[in-house]
Formats: sequence, C-alpha cells, structure tokens
Amino acid sequence: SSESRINSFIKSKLMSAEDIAEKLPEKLTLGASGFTPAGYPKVIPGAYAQRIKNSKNPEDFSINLYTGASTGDELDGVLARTGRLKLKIPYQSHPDLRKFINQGKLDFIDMHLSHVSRYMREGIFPPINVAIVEACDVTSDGRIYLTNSSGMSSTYLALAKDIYVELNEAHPLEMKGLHDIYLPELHTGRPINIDYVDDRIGTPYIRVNPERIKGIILTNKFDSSPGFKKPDDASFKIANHILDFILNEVEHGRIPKKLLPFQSGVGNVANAVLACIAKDNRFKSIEMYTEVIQDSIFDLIDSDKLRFASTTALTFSLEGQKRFFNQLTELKSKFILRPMEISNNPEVIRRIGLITMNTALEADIYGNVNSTHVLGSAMMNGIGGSGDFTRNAYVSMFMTPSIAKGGKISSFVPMVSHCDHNEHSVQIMVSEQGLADLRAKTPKQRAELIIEKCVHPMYKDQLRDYYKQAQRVSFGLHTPHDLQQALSWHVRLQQTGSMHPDYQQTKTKDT
Ligand code: 0RQ
Repeated sequence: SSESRINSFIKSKLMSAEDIAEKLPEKLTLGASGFTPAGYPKVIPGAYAQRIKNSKNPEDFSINLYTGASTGDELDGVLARTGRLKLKIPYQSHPDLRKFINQGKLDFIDMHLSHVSRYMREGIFPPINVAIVEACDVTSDGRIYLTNSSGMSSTYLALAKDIYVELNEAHPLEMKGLHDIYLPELHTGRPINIDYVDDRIGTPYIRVNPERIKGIILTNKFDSSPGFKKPDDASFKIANHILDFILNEVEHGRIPKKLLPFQSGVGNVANAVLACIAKDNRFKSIEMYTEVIQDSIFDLIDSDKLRFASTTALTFSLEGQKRFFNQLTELKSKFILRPMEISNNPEVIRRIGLITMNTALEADIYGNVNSTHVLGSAMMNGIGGSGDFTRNAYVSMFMTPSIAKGGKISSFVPMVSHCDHNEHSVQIMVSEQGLADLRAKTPKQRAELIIEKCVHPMYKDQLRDYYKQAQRVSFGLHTPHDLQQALSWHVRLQQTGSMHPDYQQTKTKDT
C-alpha cells in the first residue's frame, strides 16, 4: 500500500510536479528513464511543458532529450510539442517527433543502442544536467528500484547533477528484484560475465548519493503502450517460413535441439513468430535474450514454453501490464531486466549465440537492408537495437512483407536507398512469399535467391529485368549494378506515388 511504500526519506523529498518543473533549468539536457513506452516519467515532462507554455519568453527554453529508446506520449510527445526540443537521442517512433525531424526542425542522432552509454560517459554528447526516472521504490541510502524498463537509467543517474524521481505506485513493490543493474567499466575490456540468458551479474537497484535526489513525486499510472495488434496473414506466413527454417537447421545439427535464445524486434511479424512457436508442438522450451518483450510472451507462458526471458523493457498493453503484475510472484523467476548496454552488448550476444529476427523497410537483391529511411531521406524510427543484434547474431534474419502500401511499394528493390545492415551481416531474408538462405552465397547467387523466393509476383519480372540489365552494363561483374537505374524505383515512387510502372496516381479532389 502507499503507506508502507512512503518511507521517511521519500516523505522528506516529496514535491509537486509543478514545483519540480519550476526548478528545472531553461537549458535542459534531460536523461530520462524509459525504453519504448515502458518505465518512462509520465508527469514531470508535462508540467515542464506547461511552464514553457505559460512563459512570456518560451524561446529562452531549449531541451535535449536523451532516453533509452522511443518512449510514451507523456514524455516524447509532450516535449516535442513544446517546439523547444532541439536534440533527441537515440531512438524515436512518435509521430510528432518524426514530423519535426523530417521537417528539419529537430536534430536526431540515430545510433546503435549499445553505444549510447559509452558515448554519454565519455562526454561525447552535451552533458546531462537532470535525470528523471520512474521508480517503484527509493531507499534512504539512495537505492532506486526501476519499473518496466532499464534502458539508459543507470548511466543517466550516474551522470546527472540533479535527480528527480516519479515514484509510480501502479507498480507492485514486488517488482524489486527483476532488474540486474551492471555497467561495464570504460576502457578496461574486462569480460561481461554473462554466459546464459539468466545469469545475474549486478544489483537489483541503482545506487546514487541520496543528496543528489532533489525531489520525488508520487504517481499512479500505467504505461501508455499501444494495444496489442493481432498479427495479420502475411505475418503468420513469414513466421511459418522461419519456423520451418529453424527446424531444418536443428535437423542438420547447426542449431542445437534445445534451440538458441531468440531476439525479436517489435511489431506484427515478431509477435506472429512467438504466437506460432507457442502453437507448434515441435517447439518445447524457449529462451529470449532481447531488448523488448511484448504481450506475445503470454502465448509462450500460457503454452508453458517460456524457459527464460532477458530484456531491457517490458512493453505490455494495459491488459498485459495488469496480468504481469497479478502474476508477478510466479513470473518473476522467468525474467531479468538489464541496462541496454548489457541487453544489446555485442560481446554477450556473440557469446550466447542468438537467433535474431528484425524487420526491414526494404532490402535489395544483394541482401543489404534499410530499416530506417523512407526514400533514403525520411526517418522512420531509427536503427534501435537491430544493428547490435544482427551483426553479432549466430543466425541473423530479416523479415518484411514483400510489398507495402497495398503494392505501391516493393520491399525488394535493385539497391537500397539507405543501408543499415549490410550484406555481410544479413544471413536470412524472409517475406510471406518465402525464405532465402543467403549464407555462403555469392552476390549473384543471393540476387537470384531473393528474386525467386522473396519478391512479390507483381514485381518479380521487373526485378529480374533489372538484374539482367545490370549484368549487361555493370562496370564489374561481382555485384552487378546498373548505376543509372539502381535507384530508379525510388525516383518513380517519389514522382508517381508507386514503384510500379503501371500505377496511375488517382488524383484526389483537392489536388
Ligand atoms: O506504414 O502503417 O502507415 O502503412 O512502414 O511497417 O510493415 O507495419 O512493420 O511496424 O514492424 O515496422 C522497419 C519501421 C517496420 C520497424 C520498421 C511502411 C508500412 C507501415 C510500418 P503504414 P510494418 P513494422 C527493436 C529493434 C528498426 C528498429 C528495430 C523499425 C510502416 O521494424 O523501426 O528493428 N525497425 N529495432 O506501410 C515506405 C517502404 C516501406 C514502408 C513499410 N519500403 N517504404 N514505407 N513501410 N515498408 C526495437 C528497438 O530497437 C527499440
């Protein structure tokens, strides 16, 4: 109950959100808890935005916002809409943020999540003056117990001059113990001692000097994660190709019978894979070493297949959060939340050996993947952890529906308009059409496989024609390209609204 949670230390620090907002500097470089809409501060940012709104000189304010990943509207959205947000690091997916970034009004640095902590600690970014974290408990000796995500909190708390805490009583105190906080030393290169997904190497809390905690507010709010969207037909087809592939690898002894831990990105397809594993009797016990766990984990729990899940965030719908809290006693032994420097750490990923599954916006015939930039120029969300996992995976897979926007866009193109994951890191390509195993293949063999297995029938001939033409005019014949035509599909999309030559843009009344 709220009575037992509020110890004398917390009581001595209690403030209102408005009072805290008044104390924050006008030039604010904020390190906030939260990774996806999970475990982020939900009230103080709104109070600060209100202060800016009420101010006679709003242009005196400027905000740099550092988080774990994207967060909820109460942080990312609210601060974006002040118009005073100048810099966002390292990931976002909020429509308002995205709009400002693509209008060129907001700086966004898109980076591998595993690099963020080091860059921050080395002082490469403008220094943090304030950290705000959501916690479920704070002790008088300065132990802070986080909520639904770990993200960057340990780094930001270590670096910030002033610390403010949103003590969120929606989270049971039993959350204490879920986290395993450990930050590798800089420059020493000592091993991070995680050999198995369930190894613990740190503490269940972040310890700070209690004098740096300048204020605490009480809240009682669930994360505003979007509801759980049921996977669509294409996602289930992709999932089934992936399961068949994994079982074939087991048969050939390349993946052990007890499988390898999975990493999976967010979204439709990732959820479908877990739903299919839950239903498929050939899969008995699953481990996850990943950065985001979504509601689809409940399918594995209900089918008694979840052995263990290591993550940096629990991104549950409202129902999912309630269920998790209700079942915390039994579920706690199956989960660890780690700082994102550890959940995404290349050393650990490589040692454990992961099957990674991430989503592409588009891929080219040679297996280069664009996960971030529409038409090479407009930021979607960011690379997030997909690069950390892909590059270091035991088996790295990329999945995408073969077409987007009802067929106006082919997800498979002659040359990607931006490259996040290059041909050297991408091993398996999957669409609802089929799966291409690109390992130990030459570029030309990869092109033939991708065209044959992954491309939608409405774009197959067009891509075959490109590949033939490329072989005729290419400068070199190792990775043939027709440089005049390589980005012509994107140019056509920008000019006509579709990559398909037969598409006639239907003019709307107001154009
Ligand atoms: O837009 O809904 O308006 O039609 O992109 O596409 O198919 O719903 O897929 O939600 O899984 O997102 C790559 C963006 C895929 C995501 C990306 C349009 C499409 C739709 C979304 P509409 P889908 P998803 C874990 C790991 C990078 C970070 C990452 C992502 C919308 O997975 O951000 O993996 N990944 N992190 O219509 C233009 C194309 C398109 C296209 C699809 N070629 N051109 N638009 N769309 N293909 C998470 C973290 O790291 C925190």
